[in-house]
Amino acid sequence: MRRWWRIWASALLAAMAMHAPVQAEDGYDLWLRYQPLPEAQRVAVAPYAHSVVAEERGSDGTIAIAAGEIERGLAGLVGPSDEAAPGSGHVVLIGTAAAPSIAALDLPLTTLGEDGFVIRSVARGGKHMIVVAANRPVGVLYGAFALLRRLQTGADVTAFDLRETPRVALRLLNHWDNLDRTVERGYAGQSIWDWWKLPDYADPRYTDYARANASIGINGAVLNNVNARPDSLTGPWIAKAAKVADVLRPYGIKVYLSARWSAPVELNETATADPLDPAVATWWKAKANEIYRAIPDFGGFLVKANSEGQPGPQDYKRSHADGANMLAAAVAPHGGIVMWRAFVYSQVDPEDRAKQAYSEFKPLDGAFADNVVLQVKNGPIDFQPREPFHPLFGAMPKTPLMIEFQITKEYLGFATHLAYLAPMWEEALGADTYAKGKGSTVAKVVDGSLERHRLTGMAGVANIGSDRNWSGSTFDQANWYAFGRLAWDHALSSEAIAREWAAQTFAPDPAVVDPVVAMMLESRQAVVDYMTPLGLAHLMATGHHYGPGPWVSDLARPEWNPVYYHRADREGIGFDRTASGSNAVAQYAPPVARRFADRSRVGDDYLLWFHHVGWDERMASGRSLWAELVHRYDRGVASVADMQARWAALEPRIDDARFEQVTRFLAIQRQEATWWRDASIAYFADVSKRPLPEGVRPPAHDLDHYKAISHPFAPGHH
Ligand code: GCV
Repeated sequence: MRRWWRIWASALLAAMAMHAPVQAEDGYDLWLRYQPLPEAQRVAVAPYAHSVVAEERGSDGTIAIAAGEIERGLAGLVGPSDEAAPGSGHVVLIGTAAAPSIAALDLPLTTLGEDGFVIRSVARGGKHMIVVAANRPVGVLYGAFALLRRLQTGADVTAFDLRETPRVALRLLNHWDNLDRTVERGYAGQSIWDWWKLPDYADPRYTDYARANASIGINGAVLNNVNARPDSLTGPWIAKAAKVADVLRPYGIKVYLSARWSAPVELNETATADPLDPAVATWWKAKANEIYRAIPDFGGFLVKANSEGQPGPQDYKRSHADGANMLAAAVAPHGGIVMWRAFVYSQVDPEDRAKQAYSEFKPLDGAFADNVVLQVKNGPIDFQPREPFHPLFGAMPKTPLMIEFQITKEYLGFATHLAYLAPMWEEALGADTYAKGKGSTVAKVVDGSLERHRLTGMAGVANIGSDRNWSGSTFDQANWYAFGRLAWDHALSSEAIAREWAAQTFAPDPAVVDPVVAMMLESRQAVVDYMTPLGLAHLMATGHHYGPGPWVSDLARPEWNPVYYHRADREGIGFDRTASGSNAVAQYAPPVARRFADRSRVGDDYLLWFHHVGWDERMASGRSLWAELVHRYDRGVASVADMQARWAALEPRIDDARFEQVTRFLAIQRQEATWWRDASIAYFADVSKRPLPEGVRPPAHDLDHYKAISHPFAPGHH
């Protein structure tokens, strides 16, 4: 019945759209769908739809894109209608102060910086104007997208008085894309970069990619994997990157490259990669010059050095600062930067892995060149479903620190599990480092306001691939969106971002937005509960990190084994990081260290991250730790069931294709959450020798069954 109704409705809509073919909703349009607004608002917006004035349109490509976007957006939001008669005295006026009509309005542009914009409703001389103005064309483009976003989320066209500037300067995607188009930790198909056909052919998708990124304020892309190959620095590959840069440039997006430390040696052009060897410095200078000849606005290098087998300056007994500064000198004359990753741990260092980055980098505070920024993951281990904030935040006042989030869900169920990540990022950004007393949040370290740093940024490991829906699933698009929005303004709440996204991606209807947002907001905690509750971490199966493997104990390096992280035995579970254990707590400022070290104040979320707790100890809930752990696993599975129920009720309001896919993916998530729960309970029951709490469903199989499961071809692992 429903299907017949839909066919009829589709036919009607097609007729209304003047015989345009009906498009299936395959997710390609992301949050830029520009569907007709609710009637009252549609009528208010319609008069503006045919009169976008952009005096710089002919002279500036970015302004032309902004004007075109507003026209395209308004046409969609208004739909076919009569109200939009040209000359009705309603105008959208956009531009920089170089445009005479903008200059005449005398708007307060001086404090907007390079990327900010104003949007104003102005009634003057019988005209009703919506004005979008900025200092640079890219600001106008950001303003154009902000205008369209606001219109889709209920803004009053006559009352715009908006001023926005981004909180950090570098808002970057990091692609872990390999040159053969595989993507490390990628779950959305192949790499979007079709290197083989570049530079002669640039897929039109690159333009759509640029547009989507500009719509959320992203202004840089590191094109290749941090586990880099030297080839990407050779002439042919520079030409390919230059072609991509040409496409991204009008959208305000700069290209960056990951650099392999040993590239000059591997390319047989130097005898060593010692950063203090003049021949090495000369090679990098020449390489930088070559890149800048091809890409005049090249952003700079991202470097993973002396980490997980990657080469680095320590191979020559030089420090990370020696390495970073040598590269920084090569790009400095061109205005480039070096983003040096702090994600390091060593196979020969027996120290708690969570402590190693701090131990290595903290002593280097103040030793880095001005155009170096350290890129630090949000937590001290590796993008787990929940980690405390990284202790380097607040600990290196003389060094700019950008934060690295992982948008792709390596440890949170790949593309099929619904996990909206903004609450996790909000948690990290809102954490108080106490570096300069109360209120010294990670966000203030990252946006430079705590120590007045100018070089500020956020990086997100991209979840974008060749899949038609870009990110592998509809809800994973929300993570790309949320990353951009938070990088633009970390004060936005994860709920507000979810609301914007849901309204644009599905419909601006509370009957859709409310349940979708409720699902999104419960989703990340659900994953924490069924995978790594109560501060547990890194219990995923080996290598690909798909599914549970808490029993794994036979890998070469201790910190690759889940048993290293949970330390469960007959008596209890958890990693003692207090003074009686690894004392990782001491890497935090004293008030934070005291709280984390105090069993009664640390809270359930980080309990087993910092403490080894007896199975029978009482929790705040009144349950024993063992009973609480089991309760959390059950709660996680129950949350997925809850999301399924909410989604099922949305069937009449969501298009068929996306509805069906989300339904199927939630079913997979339910099945896998149950697998996680059962396997984990079977294992920990075996280790603890505790019986299941009363009334709890026993795992469907015995432990050996779960241990025998293997997935040799899981995606994202190469
Ligand atoms: C790019 C984790 C991932 C690796 C990744 C690494 C990193 O260890 O599993 O695939 O490598 O982080 O961030 O460098």
